[in-house]
Amino acid sequence: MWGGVRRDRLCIPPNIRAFLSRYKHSPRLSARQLERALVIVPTYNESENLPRLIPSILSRDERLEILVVDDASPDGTGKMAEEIAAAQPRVHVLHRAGKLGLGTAYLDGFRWGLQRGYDVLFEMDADFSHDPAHLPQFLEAVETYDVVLGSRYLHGRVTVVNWPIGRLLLSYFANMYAGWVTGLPIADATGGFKCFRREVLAAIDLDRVESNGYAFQIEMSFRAWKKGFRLGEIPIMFVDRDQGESKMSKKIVREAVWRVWRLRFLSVTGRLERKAPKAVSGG
Ligand SMILES: Nc1nc2c(ncn2[C@@H]2O[C@H](COP(=O)(O)OP(=O)(O)OP(=O)(O)O)[C@@H](O)[C@H]2O)c(=O)[nH]1
Ligand SMILES: [Mg+2]
Repeated sequence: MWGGVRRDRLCIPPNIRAFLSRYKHSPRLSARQLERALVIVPTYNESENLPRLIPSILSRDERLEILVVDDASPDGTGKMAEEIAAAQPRVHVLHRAGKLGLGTAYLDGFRWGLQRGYDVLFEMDADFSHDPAHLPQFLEAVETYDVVLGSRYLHGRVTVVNWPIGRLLLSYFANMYAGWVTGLPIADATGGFKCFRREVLAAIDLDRVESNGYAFQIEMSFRAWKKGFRLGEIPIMFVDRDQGESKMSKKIVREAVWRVWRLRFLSVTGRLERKAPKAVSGG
């Protein structure tokens, strides 16, 4: 009767469905459902930070485990992570062949964690910019929200310590720009301390995520929001990296500038979610 097309797809236009789904209720996640949480920590030359960071994370909650995603760091971070993991079953390591970027490190970490059934997956930097003391607040907030974002600019307050003024202004205005272009209703779209319920990552087609630098953070939140998941922000104190070298580059900033327009374009043309074409079976 309906010619093979699902009835609900005919009744509600996709834009109205997307609008309504924004307000769908996120059922509360009980403590029993949140049994295992994975903190994904991408590393590139973080040997000065990792041995201090790991015990600090693990001490915050017994449900927390860690996945270090190391890109063959020349300073031996991967080997160090391996040694820690050998003695601590709550620590895991994923090695990649070379420096492939932050975004793909997280995507590989998400896939690893989803396959192993973690209930909640975190993104967290290795350089102590993200204070492990905030982890319990995230665990509490994710009982209510599908995605929890650690925010440096919540309620008009800037909670960033030790950044040069130029970097702070860049980040602050980049956030305003990202919000203006994408419509994302959050104060800090480029922050990288965040936490997803597994359902969110399972619903996003990770193979379609294109960004790799700062834009990766915007893209993940944008895709989750467009799927109708609820985003919640908690204030965090962000401290400039303690030890080691920055990987920040002009290329990363340039990517973010044009990528937000691409996200908007994909969204308004309905291509954000479009299925990849089916492979044609040849003879
Ligand atoms: N696996 C992997 N990790 C990376 C890569 N680039 C950066 N990281 C890690 O991602 C996290 C964030 O990178 P940072 O260099 O701190 O970037 P940032 O916070 O924007 O800049 P700074 O704090 O100034 O260094 C850190 O834990 C890095 O070690 C990469 O290509 N691969
Ligand atoms: Mg950093």
